[in-house]
Amino acid sequence: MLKGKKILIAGAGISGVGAARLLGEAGFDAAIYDGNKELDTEAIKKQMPDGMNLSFELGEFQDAVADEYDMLILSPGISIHKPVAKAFYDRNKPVWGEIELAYYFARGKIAAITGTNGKTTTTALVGNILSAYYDSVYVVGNIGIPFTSVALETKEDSVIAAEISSFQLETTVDFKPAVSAVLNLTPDHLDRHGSMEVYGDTKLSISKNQTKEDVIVLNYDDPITREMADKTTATPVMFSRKEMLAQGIVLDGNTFTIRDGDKEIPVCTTEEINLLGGHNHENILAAIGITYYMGVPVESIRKAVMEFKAVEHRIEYVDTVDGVDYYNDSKGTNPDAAIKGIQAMVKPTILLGGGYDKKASYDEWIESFDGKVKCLILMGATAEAIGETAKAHGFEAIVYVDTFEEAMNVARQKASPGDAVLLSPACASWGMFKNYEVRGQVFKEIVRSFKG
Ligand code: UMA
Repeated sequence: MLKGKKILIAGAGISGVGAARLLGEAGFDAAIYDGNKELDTEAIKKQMPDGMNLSFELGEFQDAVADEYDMLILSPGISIHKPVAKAFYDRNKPVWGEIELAYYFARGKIAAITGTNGKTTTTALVGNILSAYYDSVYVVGNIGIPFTSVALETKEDSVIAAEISSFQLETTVDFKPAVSAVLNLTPDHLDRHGSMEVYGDTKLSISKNQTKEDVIVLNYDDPITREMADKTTATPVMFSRKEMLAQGIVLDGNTFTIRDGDKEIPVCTTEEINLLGGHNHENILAAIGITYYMGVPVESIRKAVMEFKAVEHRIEYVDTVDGVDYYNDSKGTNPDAAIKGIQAMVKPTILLGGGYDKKASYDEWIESFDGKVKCLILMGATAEAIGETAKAHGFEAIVYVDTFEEAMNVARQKASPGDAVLLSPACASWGMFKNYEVRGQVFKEIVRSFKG
């Protein structure tokens, strides 16, 4: 399929560079397109294997460039509606995402996890459980490690836990996991996908090549993912923390339990785990389902679930300074995720919010404050929209700031001993930071500097 093809990669971030390196290692040349004219091409070339010929197309995309290439590898940050992608679709030339490229070269069995929230925690937990039993395990995808970076290392007996975003699912073709999962679906990335319907269809496409021999794990408590059971070509397995389903993964009292045929298998209890909050019970139910159907014995699942600790940037306790607890929930990049952040707080909270505008609605997030939020500090492109929504709901304790550092200083002034400061912005970091990880790191550095 790829032999003799002239390949253009769009995007020179983690995905694009990973894709280029994989192609180089597999003996192909490639070109990278990036909208950034100032791109440090020499630094990228240095990351390529010896002997690879890597060229660049920079700046605004010129349609005719697509005539010179046979196929496109698209980074997830670039929409399929952008000129570079359209140029290839219009010419009926293949457009693959970085995930599809990795899949083409990879061996082994894949567990692929998507959903609006909980993907990263669930993928990390699935990775830990798989590692407790299998020898060759890889954890890849939206979690920050491109699948392309390990694809050539994988073997027939490898198992891969892949966090897959809706952006990445737009450009899969033959990608076929043994077990897939859609954890939940609430509004996110609507600026990119256009509607909830398109967003939902994109998420369900994680199972588009699966057959009845394969499994899709779905959240019964979420009306949209529950309905996916009727639409999928895979065998659905439901999980629920609210209903005692006859089949599936359930919370029986406080015991995570697998109900498989006439087998009723207790795994562990809510008292035996280290993760906080009801949303994490859902992540655990999903991870149990995914790994059980990936062939991991229950005893290994039990041990790994009990040992697992929270993921960085997700309601992560950082430190206590002057009697104030600081929590980094930089991964709260949409209102629904940020609601989980508020729900996990038990003290009066100074909340840091705002960032990149994904055209979300902030009403439910503001409603979830529930008397817990003492002060809301807003920054970024969405500051005003959030402030307006908050006022419409009768919440007036708002401070607008221009920089992240200012936000931190105001938070410190406003907080009294016994309070908490929570960074859970309900927005992506783009426009202020490279990504939510950098935002979370900066938060933690400033907290450390407060401590002296
Ligand atoms: N670029 C253009 N034109 C555009 C947009 C971007 O040329 O229209 C160029 C930029 O100049 C830059 C490059 O593309 O050089 C960046 O590519 P990218 O945005 O695809 O980012 P990567 O560094 O490749 O990281 C991507 C994911 N980013 C996005 O989906 C936006 C990372 O997910 C992922 O970890 C990584 O691949 C490895 O798979 C981040 C994310 O925010 C964490 N994901 C979203 C989320 O979780 O909500 C989906």
